[in-house]
Amino acid sequence: MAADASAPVPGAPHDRRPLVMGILNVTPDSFSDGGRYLDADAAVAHGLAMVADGADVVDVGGESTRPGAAPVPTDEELRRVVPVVEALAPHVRVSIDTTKPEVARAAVAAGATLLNDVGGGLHPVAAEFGVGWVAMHMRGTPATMQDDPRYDDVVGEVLGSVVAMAERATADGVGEVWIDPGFGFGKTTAHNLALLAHLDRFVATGLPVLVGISRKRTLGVLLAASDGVDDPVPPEDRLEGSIAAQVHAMHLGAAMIRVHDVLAGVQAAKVVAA
Ligand code: HH2
Repeated sequence: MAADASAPVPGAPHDRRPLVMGILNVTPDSFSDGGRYLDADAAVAHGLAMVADGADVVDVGGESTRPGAAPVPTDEELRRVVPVVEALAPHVRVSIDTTKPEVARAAVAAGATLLNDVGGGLHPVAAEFGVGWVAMHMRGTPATMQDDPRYDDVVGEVLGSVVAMAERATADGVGEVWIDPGFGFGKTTAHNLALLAHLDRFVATGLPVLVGISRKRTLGVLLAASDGVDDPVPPEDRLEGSIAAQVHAMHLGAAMIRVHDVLAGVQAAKVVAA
């Protein structure tokens, strides 16, 4: 009989692999996959392909949060995401990547059970509907967040902020709260690397940690031949760097990674767990 590759490995430090959240951007302008899944049929097909590749969660988003992205009107965001959530929810856990309460409510009605809220304000909606919530750190807004972000102690400040957010949500009655340092959301390359290096401090809180670093600019800077800050490698050439960063994060105890490349992420998670 063939071995079940997803079965727990006896004696392994983790009794199951970290979870993998596949990114599904139903947007024209996301930094890596913008425009590829704007059509609902293409988005659903890509979501189902990620499920076939082993995604534990599919994260549906209808508004890009890349630095400087244009805001999307509520009705347009609803039009993009609701049919996709509805089609995928029977097959996989669906999270909704939004900052708008109206979109979160409609997505939950369509079957989403996790609010991936980069704006940090949707915990009351999570409490109201009994779904999970991600407390992600962002400095400023997507329009302004990369304008010279500064911290005295980036790890301590980001950690303190997400723990306070999580405590508030728990007090408000949210039963499932994740914390996420928010790589690239108001952080320089040095800030992102410090957070990644010290991810164990987030894990030590006992809260489950989500890491979204897939194809992000910091990796493009690190991988560039010479001056990475002015000339980072493009998002499509950041797969191997993404896997390296994700392996590091999972080794330090991240419970879920948010990825564009699900098969590679699942394989990395299985190896780390073993
Ligand atoms: N990053 C992005 C979007 N949502 N959510 C969480 N929890 N953590 C993250 O790091 C995170 C996130 C940005 O990446 P992406 O969705 O690929 O691009 P865009 O915002 O341009 O759609």
